[in-house]
Amino acid sequence: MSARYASAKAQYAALGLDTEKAIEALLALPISIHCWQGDDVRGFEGGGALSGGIAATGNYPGRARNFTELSQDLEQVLALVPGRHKINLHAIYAVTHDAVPRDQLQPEHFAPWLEFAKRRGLGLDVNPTLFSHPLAAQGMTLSHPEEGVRRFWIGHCKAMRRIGAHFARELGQVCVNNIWIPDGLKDSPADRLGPRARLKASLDEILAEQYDKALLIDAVESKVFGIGLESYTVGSHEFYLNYAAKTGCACLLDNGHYHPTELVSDKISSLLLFADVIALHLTRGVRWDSDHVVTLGDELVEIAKEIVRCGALERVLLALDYFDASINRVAAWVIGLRNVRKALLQALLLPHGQLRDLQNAGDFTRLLALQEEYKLLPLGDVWAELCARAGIPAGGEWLEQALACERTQRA
Ligand code: RNT
Ligand code: ZN
Repeated sequence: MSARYASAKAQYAALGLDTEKAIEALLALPISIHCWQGDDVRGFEGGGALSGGIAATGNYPGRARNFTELSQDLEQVLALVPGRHKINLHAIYAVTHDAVPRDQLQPEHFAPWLEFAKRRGLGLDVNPTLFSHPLAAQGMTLSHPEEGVRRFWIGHCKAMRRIGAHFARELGQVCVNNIWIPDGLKDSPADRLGPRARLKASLDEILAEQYDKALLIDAVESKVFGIGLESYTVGSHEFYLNYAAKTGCACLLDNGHYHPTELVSDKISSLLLFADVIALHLTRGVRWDSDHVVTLGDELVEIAKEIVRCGALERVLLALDYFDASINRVAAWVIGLRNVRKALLQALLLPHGQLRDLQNAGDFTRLLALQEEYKLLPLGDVWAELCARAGIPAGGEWLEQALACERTQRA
């Protein structure tokens, strides 16, 4: 134990906080690593450009082009981040010789991922990919007016649920299947109800097959708008909030998917009062849903505090979701992952009971003053200690490791 950690431990103990317990709770919590940061959301299908109202910008060299490269990069990431992890896969990361239509995907098409997860003690999460595809080109998928198009996407979503459940059985841990669709319109709609009614019917069909919730948790992700789809979003927050409440699937809140002054940290408690579990996509919007790398800012810490204060570490499923192609991609992953862990550590090391009592007693002066004072508690010393114990570089050394093998030979 370092002298600095011993001193920090004592300072926290004086506030009634046990740093050992905080470290243990922190490291037990799984964080799902979005595989799509490694290749700018291109996937392995070899098809066209990213579509669906989202965009990865930048041209830093080294984008992973296949399973071997992406898994190598993930190995590098895993060596630089402490704690338990899952890998979050999109359907377009299937490893196949020939093109397999997305509605025909089977567990065997993800065999290398399953083997990777087993070898590294990771969980797996899945996402049907309802974008970057000719049948999504019109900006409609599960809500498309044509039955044939809807059938294809319904089939695809069902296939991914089967694959997710297979992963869960093989790995002995739950799989989150998150459905996000880009469906929307660039300009003023003539019919808002129709597409939403079709989306509802499509989801009902997809989710009709029952899976044990210990294996598969289905989540639905809303958003406000997409690029080129600015005027109408079929899968809005209200739509999915109600859909989840009625059907028991989970709401997934992506903190880039709300109006800029609307905060996910404020939504968590409301949802937890009515749902068993919720899921989060942690990202950073700069002016819009720009999917910048997650930094250790106020909102990330506030989200972490809400999870801890609600006693909901096991009920809030955490995943990252951003894609920055302008910096080293391994570093982008590591920065975000370490920041999420740091925010949670900060949240775990606050005397929430004392602060709640001050709020309830109406002592708002002390409440504000102490909240500000606690921002300078010696969190970094606890972080350094837990990294050292896990054999993970604590400070900037991780960066040199990440940058030591720039993938410049990749075209
Ligand atoms: C898009 C959503 C969605 C995607 C990933 C790739 O706005 O956030 O979660 O980013 O599925
Ligand atoms: Zn998201």
